[in-house]
Amino acid sequence: MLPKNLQVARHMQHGTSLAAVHPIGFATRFTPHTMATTASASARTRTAPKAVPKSATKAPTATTATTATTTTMLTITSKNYSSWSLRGWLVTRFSGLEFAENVLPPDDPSTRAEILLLSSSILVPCLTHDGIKVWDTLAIAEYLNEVCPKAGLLPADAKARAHCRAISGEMHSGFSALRSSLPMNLSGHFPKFKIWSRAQADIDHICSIWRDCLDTYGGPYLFGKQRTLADAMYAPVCTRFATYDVKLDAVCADYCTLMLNEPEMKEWFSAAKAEKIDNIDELDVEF
Ligand SMILES: N[C@@H](CCC(=O)N[C@@H](CS)C(=O)NCC(=O)O)C(=O)O
Repeated sequence: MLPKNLQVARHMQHGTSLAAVHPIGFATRFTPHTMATTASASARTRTAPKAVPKSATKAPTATTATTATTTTMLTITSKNYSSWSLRGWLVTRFSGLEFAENVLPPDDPSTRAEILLLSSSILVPCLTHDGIKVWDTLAIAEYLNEVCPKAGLLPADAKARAHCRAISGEMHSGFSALRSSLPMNLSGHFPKFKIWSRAQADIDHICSIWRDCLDTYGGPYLFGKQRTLADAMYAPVCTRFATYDVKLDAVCADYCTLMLNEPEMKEWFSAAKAEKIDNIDELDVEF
């Protein structure tokens, strides 16, 4: 059960006002926040908690507030740092399902206790819908595809659908060098960042996946005119390419620019900017 005083924001398919949008991209970026502490990095390790004392299970603080009347809830964590939260949130938005958002502060001990109630992996995102709990981004996407078949989260054509699942799976389980050495950090900008050769190999492979998709399905999204799971899976890569000024060919740069300017992405950036969280210079885990 989620705490009674949980504050949530409800989302409709076409989102909220973009008036306060903070753009990120190859032309405009976040103003970096003041660098503060690195102490919270160790709190992000994935070791399972031994036991969370009852005293530590205080209610989490969510970042936005309206009513909690909806039966659909997506639990996520930092919008600035959590790439999996972004993927899960985007795919839920793409599904068109109305949902409440439960943003847990990553450094609060009660966060783990609450996530454990929702997700046996103790990881977010996790979705609850009509009493059904589902966690892990790909499982959430497959579930949403069943619940909202008309949303087109997966392409209609069987061959394209298999392709979409394959490249989404690659993002889910691969590219560890890129994910660990260029962590998502929307408030950061590191123009002369030295890219490790293995991370560069991941970047090159991602770019070849994108070029192949854009060429095969005609763009502007990876599987044609409609956004799919694959675009949600690679969206945090677009933000990383902007944060670390990764050099891209024109086709891939255009795809990044398109994704970074999607209304949902701008909405996310705006919320990330407003987030009150200690900045971390160096992340010791992929987050
Ligand atoms: N395979 C998972 C990965 C989820 C994941 O790593 N989530 C991170 C946030 S980006 C998390 O919950 N970290 C919590 C922690 O490490 O304590 C998925 O696809 O959802």
